[in-house]
Amino acid sequence: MSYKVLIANRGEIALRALRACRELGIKTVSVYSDADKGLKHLRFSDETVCIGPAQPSESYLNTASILSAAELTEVDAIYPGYGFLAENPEFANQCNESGFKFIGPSSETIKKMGDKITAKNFVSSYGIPTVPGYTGEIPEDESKFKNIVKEIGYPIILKATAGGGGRGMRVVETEEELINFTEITMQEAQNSFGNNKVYIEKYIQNPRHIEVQIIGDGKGNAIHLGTRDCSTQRRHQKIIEEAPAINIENESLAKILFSCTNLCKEISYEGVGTLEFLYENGNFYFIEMNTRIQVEHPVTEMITGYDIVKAQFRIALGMGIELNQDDIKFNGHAIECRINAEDPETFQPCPGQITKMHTAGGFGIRYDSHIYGGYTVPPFYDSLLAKIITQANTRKSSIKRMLSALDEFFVEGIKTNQMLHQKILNDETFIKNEHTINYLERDFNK
Ligand code: MV4
Repeated sequence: MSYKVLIANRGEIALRALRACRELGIKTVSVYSDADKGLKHLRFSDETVCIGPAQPSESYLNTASILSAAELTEVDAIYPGYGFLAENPEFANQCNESGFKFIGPSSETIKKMGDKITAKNFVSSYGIPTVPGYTGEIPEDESKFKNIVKEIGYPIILKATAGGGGRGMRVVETEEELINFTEITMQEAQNSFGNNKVYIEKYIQNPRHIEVQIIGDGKGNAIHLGTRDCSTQRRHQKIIEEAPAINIENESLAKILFSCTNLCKEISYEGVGTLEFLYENGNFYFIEMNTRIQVEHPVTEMITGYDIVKAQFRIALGMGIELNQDDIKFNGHAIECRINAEDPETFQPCPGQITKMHTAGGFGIRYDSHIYGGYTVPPFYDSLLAKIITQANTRKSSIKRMLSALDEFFVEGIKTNQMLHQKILNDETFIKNEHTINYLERDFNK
């Protein structure tokens, strides 16, 4: 049996997927844009196909171009990675209709989770706790509307159902702002997503961002791989992620893990997925489900020893998830630092040529990156250069190991956020694990 996969992505995740394929004996086709001829994974790929100009809309988002590359090379399946077409239900459907297995959940499941009102009502029906609020139609009658919101209690947050990842949201502090802010949010949602539907939630003021990693085989079997804490973020860009989330109330944790796994079994979820929660005062509140592999998957791999990307391919091949829940053992604590090509002062992306560099290494240190000395970071895509991941017995020792790794690591020729990581990892609030999603933007450095 020979299986061939087209990797419809670039950068570190394309390399991550290619490595998993090589271990599994899967043949690879890598696609690339005009700006990406220098990508490292192309050198290790069985075949490569140029799919168009640098602009993502002309290449990595160009479904016609990707599907014709798939036809040309006669692949069995298409691997989407994260970003680009990973959560596009039409693309998943087109792949399957054209005879290429889309590696991920069904088009229907992707679509359901893409509409945030539908997703919220759906997971809620499986006993997963959500943020108190209102997902019905907003009444024409202003006083009726004001009464609904008064019941929930200010402050509230308006969210576009077609938004997600922080897009299309607005906090409303008082009744005086309600009507105007709702109109603006609906208009913006219409302009950005072609859908003006919005819903209302109680605004959770100072939560942590906790997520649950799940895997299903598409046949009713599913397991969870525990939690991650992604609270260290700035403008909805995660900077540091950790596994497991610590200082979580035991009883609510057990309930959440059970109900997430149960949901995946009940819907015969296929592939990997993440349920995102806000966590405050011992309570979990579901916010979104991601139906793709995530950037931060390595921290979970490091504490479980379970290869999540390999699992994606194995599930697509009908080989199942191999292990039962009881086989998953959680070992110590892992941290991931995202090294971005960006100006440390302005946070603006900073593409250009890497003249010289050295990676970090050693016991308990993992380095996932596509960059190399002489590589030019193109300006067209996201600025993620490398992920440094450390694992150790405790959170404190994992932080120390990361500080040592960051000392070793260097990139010359372009600016990076390496220093920011060093500052955060030495910060008292971070070290005590007392930070929330607002910490970096509001209180850090002050
Ligand atoms: C919220 C919230 C507070 N209350 N919902 C932002 C991204 C999207 N996934 C949901 N988001 C939020 N929803 C309620 N009811 C605060 C955020 C939020 C956030 C969530 C997770 C990680 C970082 C964040 C940064 C700002 C706001």
